[in-house]
Amino acid sequence: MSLEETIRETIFEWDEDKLKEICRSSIKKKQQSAAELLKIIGKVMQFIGKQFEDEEIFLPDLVGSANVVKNTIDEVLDPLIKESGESKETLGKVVIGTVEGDVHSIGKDLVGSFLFANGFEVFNLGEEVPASKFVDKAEELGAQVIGLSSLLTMSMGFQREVIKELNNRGLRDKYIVIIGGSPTSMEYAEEIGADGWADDAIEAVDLIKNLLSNNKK
Ligand code: B12
Repeated sequence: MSLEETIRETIFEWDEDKLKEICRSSIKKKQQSAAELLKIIGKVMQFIGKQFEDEEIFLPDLVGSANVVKNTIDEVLDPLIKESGESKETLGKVVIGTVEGDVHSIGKDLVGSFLFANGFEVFNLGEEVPASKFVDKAEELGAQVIGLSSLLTMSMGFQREVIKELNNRGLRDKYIVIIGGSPTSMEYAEEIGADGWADDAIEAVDLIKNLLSNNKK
């Protein structure tokens, strides 16, 4: 069985202890880096999401799997990335969160973890974050980038609200604003006046690096 298959089975079985152990031991044995494990876990969650959409599994299955993944990222992978010194240089400060009205955390957490693993300082504001909080935090921390996640058609309008809030405070030019999440698109990013959009966590890293190196802000 490949590592990805073992991880998939473990997430399906909601075996949080086993998933944590797999992650700890593969990093310890230097078989995989924390960033590589995050990539595999992201793929598995996308697969599980597809199964849910195809009605092959049900809501409780999904919530169970999502919780196992969230706890493993929070309690094992993020701390191990920090400990192992995978991230040494600081390329910039990113404030990231899921917008108001939306509880989906996994995609945003993966983006945050990938950014961290690639040398950014990441401040994860959590879920259901009001527009004013994104702006307050970015100001308080001296961030360069604000990342907005939305998984719901119902909540994507709140990404626009954050940009409005920046405009209202005369701060729009100070920040690079990027958006993501399945109902969003490059066209939507342009429509609401964001600086960029990425389809997944890996693209998000390149996107921010490019935007920063173009010295847009
Ligand atoms: C897991 C899940 C849940 C879990 C969330 C648990 C958690 N802690 O996150 C639970 C069960 C709680 C949940 C609840 C609901 N959900 Co839900 N959920 C999903 C599911 C199956 C997977 C989402 C996920 O984690 N994907 C895996 C991650 C890795 O992928 P991702 O989120 O897309 O993120 C990647 C990219 O989008 C991108 N990205 C994400 N954020 C950002 C941010 C930035 C800045 C950038 C650059 C990139 C980026 O990079 C990520 C990593 O590669 C999706 C279906 C799907 N296939 O997406 C439905 C889905 C998103 N949910 C849906 C719905 C409707 C709901 C509910 C309203 C259901 C209900 N009736 O109660 C509630 C929402 C309540 C609320 N107020 O938010 C719909 C949304 C439809 C729509 N377009 O509006 C979907 C699409 C399912 C469906 N087909 O109906 N859900």
